[in-house]
Amino acid sequence: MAESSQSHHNSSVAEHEKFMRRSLELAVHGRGKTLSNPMVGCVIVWNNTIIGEGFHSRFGAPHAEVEAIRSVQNPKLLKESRLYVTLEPCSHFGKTPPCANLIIEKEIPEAIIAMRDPNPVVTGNGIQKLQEAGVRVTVGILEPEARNLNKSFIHFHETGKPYVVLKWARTLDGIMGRAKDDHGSRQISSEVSALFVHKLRSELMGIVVGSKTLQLDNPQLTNRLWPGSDPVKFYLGKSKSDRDDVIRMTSISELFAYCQNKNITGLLIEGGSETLQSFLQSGEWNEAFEIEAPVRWENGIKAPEMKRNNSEIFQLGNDLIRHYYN
Ligand code: AOF
Ligand code: ZN
Repeated sequence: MAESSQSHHNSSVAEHEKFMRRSLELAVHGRGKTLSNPMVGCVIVWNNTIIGEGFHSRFGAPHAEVEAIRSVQNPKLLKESRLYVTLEPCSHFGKTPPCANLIIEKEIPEAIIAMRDPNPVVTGNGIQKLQEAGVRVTVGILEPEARNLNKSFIHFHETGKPYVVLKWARTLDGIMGRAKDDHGSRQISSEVSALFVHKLRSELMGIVVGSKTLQLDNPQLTNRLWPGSDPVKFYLGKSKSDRDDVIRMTSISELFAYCQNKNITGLLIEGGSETLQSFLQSGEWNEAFEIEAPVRWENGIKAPEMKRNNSEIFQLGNDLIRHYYN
């Protein structure tokens, strides 16, 4: 149930959910573009009708509330409107002035918020600021959906660690790579799966491979098949590389400390086998995608064996993808 600071509001939870759902949809338009910021959507409702919509479109751009308020044709109506937003309005002077101040300034009497901002510079302060100015505040409408939208952002601020997603491809017989002296094709998964992987790369700020993979495959590690900016590239290992676009990290803890320092909220770990095993064994992972292609290689480097049940399977092209949560 949603908690409300006052009990006399006359909108039902179902109505709140309808407008919050639209706000969540708007937020999705920022996917892959807002990092290290969250995706946020906002609608302004007057007389049960949406009169303004906005979302945070990219890192450094105006916040969702600013866009939604700006889009209202008749600003006089703001004084009689409700504002729905998927994240607590900010209270800090960042790249933009605080959204809470703008709401107060425009005399919007009611704000419905899906979840508190986990960012320590904001958390609770935005809500408090609104309440102190007499804005009626409701928190917790579609909170699970809102949390699901910004998993890395939330995990990063709640734990101080990046959200870690593992990904590898395997053959039917459990092989993930060729031996060093085997010059056969290295590509296991299909072109369609490559699109999926590039989408993942656009949604996580950093990408990690092992030093052997970097040397043997010389991967580009970009998301050229999907919109959004390229991830920050890392490799794990002690050996040197002549690639100056890939940052060397000697351990997971060094990598995590770097991420915390640079606001890198999520990492995609793409292998090879030793790198994936080190994350699996340390337990320092959140999700995994195992792409299985309908081919047999008979010998080569063995793929990690997952010792738990997948949450779902889906197909892409000829491949089957298993999705795991830690
Ligand atoms: C909001 N609405 O649409 C977003 C918020 O550097 P800045 O000024 O862009 O601030 C970034 C922080 O503001 C971000 O880490 C998160 O706490 C919050 N994001 N807040 O009121 C928005 N994107
Ligand atoms: Zn803001």
